[in-house]
Amino acid sequence: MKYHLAIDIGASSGRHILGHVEKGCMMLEEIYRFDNIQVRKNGHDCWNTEQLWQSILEGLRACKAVNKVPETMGIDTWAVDFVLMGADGRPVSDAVAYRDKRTKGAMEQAERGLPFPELYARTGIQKQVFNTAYQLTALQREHPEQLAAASRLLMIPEYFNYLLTGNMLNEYTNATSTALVNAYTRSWDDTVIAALGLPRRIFGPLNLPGARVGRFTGEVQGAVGFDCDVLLPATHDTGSAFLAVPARDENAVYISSGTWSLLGVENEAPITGEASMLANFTNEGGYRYRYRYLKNIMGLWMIQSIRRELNGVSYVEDSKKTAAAQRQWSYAELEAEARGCADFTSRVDVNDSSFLAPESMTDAVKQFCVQTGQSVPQTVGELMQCVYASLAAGYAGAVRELSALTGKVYTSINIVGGGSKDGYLNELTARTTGLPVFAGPTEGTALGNLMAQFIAAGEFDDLEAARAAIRQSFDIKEVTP
Ligand code: LFR
Repeated sequence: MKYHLAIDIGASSGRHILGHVEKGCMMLEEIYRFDNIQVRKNGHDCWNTEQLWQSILEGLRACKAVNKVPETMGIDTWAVDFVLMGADGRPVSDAVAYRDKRTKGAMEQAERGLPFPELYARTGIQKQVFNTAYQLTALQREHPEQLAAASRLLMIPEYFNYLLTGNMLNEYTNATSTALVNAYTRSWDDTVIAALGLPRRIFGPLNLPGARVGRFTGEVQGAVGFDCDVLLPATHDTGSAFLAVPARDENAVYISSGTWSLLGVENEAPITGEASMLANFTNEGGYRYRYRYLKNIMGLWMIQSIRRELNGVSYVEDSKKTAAAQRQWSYAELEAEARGCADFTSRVDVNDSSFLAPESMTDAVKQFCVQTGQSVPQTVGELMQCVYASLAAGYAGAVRELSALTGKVYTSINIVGGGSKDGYLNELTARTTGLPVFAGPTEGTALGNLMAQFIAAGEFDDLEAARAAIRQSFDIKEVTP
């Protein structure tokens, strides 16, 4: 049996998923799962890269322990975040997390170098305060010495690939999330980089998914007990997730549902006109140079945050220690509470910036209701119903915008990723959009990561063949409006 391994790391947890192909079906097995908890470092919320690295190694050892050593492996993570590397091959910056407050004011500062309409017309990337372009602008203000000392910028998956193999490779799909890649030439945009005053030397050549990074270093081989080819999948998790969508036809809208809900379609050419800019749709680079034309919707982050608050835990270690609450809420219980308050009518705009990284999500939702003159949720059920229904309303609004921008009528919605397990959200989505929802596979990002490896290994001829195998390999639930 030939195994391939996806290491898929999201904002709250990571997993090692082994995959193989048997009689044309894709089979997945979760080998290892770990938490991703941020740390407070030098005044910022940072990814705990050391902890993540140890977890990556631990999961590789777990493959060896069950005697299922992969022939190839690939890493995908969230996008936009990076580590700057010095000439000696060591990091010269922390891996600051994208919700950290360092980007406050950075958009305005970047705007002085390059007005947003020009940036959008060139890159097609939505305006988000956390884009790498703005994080680098913020870094330049706070730590110019780090940029001066940097010889390379590695996105998070690329940093771990470097630790695994000793090779530094930049990958195209994740690079586009920086807002520094030209949507038409599909390479780093020197004009944008110069206008923002960034050093061109830190951006290496772009490699496409399927490319080989290298084999494990001797040290890694010693630590995990085997050697393996490291490949590039679409290293941006959403790029991987979109590969794994079993759309029934051309008129399907895709949602990758996790910490974020990424709602959109795949196009052959970027759309960078004014209407698209004003609606803040993005054109992220995808597998085979398709463009993911989508909108970021706040997603399960709101539900995850409320649950953490109720349970007295934080997503950043050692921030204000809240006492763990006596009662621990499960997602299923929160969903049931929401269903019990189905007639609660207050709604929030889920894309309001107050929900990006609030001190308390519960307070932020209540505050929004106060400011908009709506009844303020008083119980857990009312709070959850407000968030659930608001997310579904956000989806419906985005589908309408998408239709207007592409001139197409959409007739179904495919939801992949962990969030596709949320039955209530699926029901509300079907009802609010009036479209049938096809939910699954739940392992969207890891599956897409594996599909790029399966294709590279010749298990499938091309993406069409791999996509065609999804329906027979996984259980897809249909939810009618
Ligand atoms: C989803 C995701 C989104 C990106 C956000 C920040 O995990 O990768 O696509 O906009 O995280 O990187």
